[in-house]
Formats: sequence, C-alpha cells, structure tokens
Amino acid sequence: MRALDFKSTAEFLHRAEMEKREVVRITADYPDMTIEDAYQVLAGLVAIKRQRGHRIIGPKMGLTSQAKMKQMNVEEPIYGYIFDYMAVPEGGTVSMRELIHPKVEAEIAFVMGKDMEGPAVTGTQVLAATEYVVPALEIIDSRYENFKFTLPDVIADNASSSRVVFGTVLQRPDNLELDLVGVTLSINGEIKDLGVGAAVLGHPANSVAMLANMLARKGEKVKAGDIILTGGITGALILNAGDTITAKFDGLGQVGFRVT
Ligand code: 0L1
Ligand code: MG
Repeated sequence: MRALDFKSTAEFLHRAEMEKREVVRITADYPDMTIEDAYQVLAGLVAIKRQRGHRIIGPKMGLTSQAKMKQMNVEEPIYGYIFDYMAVPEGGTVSMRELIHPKVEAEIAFVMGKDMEGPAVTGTQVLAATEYVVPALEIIDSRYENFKFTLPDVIADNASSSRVVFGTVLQRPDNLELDLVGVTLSINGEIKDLGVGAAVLGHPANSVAMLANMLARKGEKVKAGDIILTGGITGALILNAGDTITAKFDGLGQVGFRVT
C-alpha cells in the first residue's frame, strides 16, 4: 500500500470543502493512519488555507462531551482551527448551497487576553487569562460521506469545522459560573436540545486548559487574541433550509442565524 502523503491528503480535504462535496474517509484507503499522521494532515490543511490568505480566528476544541467521546470511543478531545471565512454575523444567514450536510451546536467561546503555554495549564489559570466569554453557535460539516469517520479522519478534516456565529455581547468571566450556565438550542422557536456548561469537560475553562496542554506537545500555545470554541454544550442538530436557529445562554445572552 502507498504511504499516506500528508500534503496531497490535505489538498484532497480542502478541495472537498471548497467544492461542497462529500468524500470517502481517508482511513478507508489508509487504515493505519495514526492520530499523529492526522495532525500532520491538519497542519497541511492550515498551510493551504493560509497560502490562500485566510487567517485563523482561533483554535477550537471538539469531542469535549461525554456523549461524543463515548460515541468515538476516545478519552481525549481533539482540536482544529476556525478561520476568518467561517465567521457568519450574528442574526445572519448560512446557505445550504455553501455546505454539505451541516449540523449546529451551542458552545461558549473564550476571548484570550494573554498567551497560555502548556503542559500544566489549569482551568483557573485560563479564567485569569481570559478577557471575555461570548455565546456561540458552531456549524460543523464533515467532509466525509454520511458524516461517518474514525478519530484520525475527523482530526485530519479540521474537526468538521465549517462556520461559526458569535453573539454580540461579550462578558468578563469573573463572577460567572460557566459550568452552571444553562443553554437551550431551538429551531424555528421550538427547543430541540439543551445542556449546561459542565457538559464541556466539567467546565468550559478546562477545555481551553486542555487545548493549551495539547498544543504544547507540538511546541504551540494559545495566544492572546485567540477566540476559542470550547466544545458543544448541546448535541449537534441537523440543519435544513428555512430553519431559524436560536441558542439562549442563561446570563450570557443569545445568538442565532437563519438557514437559506
Ligand atoms: O466541534 C465538534 O465537537 C466536532 C468534532 C468532530 C466530530 C463531529 O463532527 O461531530
Ligand atoms: Mg464544536
């Protein structure tokens, strides 16, 4: 069997995203692809997007809920990157014509005020280094057929990152109990899922701490100015044209968009 070529695999996944086309998962042809290989493909994908002039808004954490970790049979979340072209204004629209088979999940995003370098960063340190928290909706859109993949596949595919909508009200994290923040996720005015901040590794700040510690293995860090998606508080709901999506976060406000 041919060895996995990181660069051409990254190009393959980038093309699938740009052409809004679902593709066969990488491990169908390369069953031995490791987690390490997958992060190398992701690095290639990041390089391609940067060459095309796109800028990273911040890293994101994925698979942070017990439900998703159990489903994928993993003990550690994964990370990817959110780029500027993925941002949709609050109250704006997302077109199904631009995406493959999108889903939406409600998350809390952290706006970092200071760099955070692992390997032993804690949630408490993260809160001290955070400038603001903001409610967010992440639209995930796996490039793989039927949204089916193994762990290395989804890492290589930038953790299914596709679009993000940030709320417009930013709050200081002091005096907020983010683990206790209740969230409802509604489609067309009907609550379809709900959750609480603690669904994200016990506290969303723990997700940023884990991210800093995972990045440290690659000699990277969380940077001041990064806007970090910490992981789904709710499950991921399938989107359809005509949907209006609203997430309400107790004490943090709300965020929404329409699907055309
Ligand atoms: O943001 C996420 O948690 C997505 C991680 C990748 C798994 C998925 O696409 O559901
Ligand atoms: Mg997510």
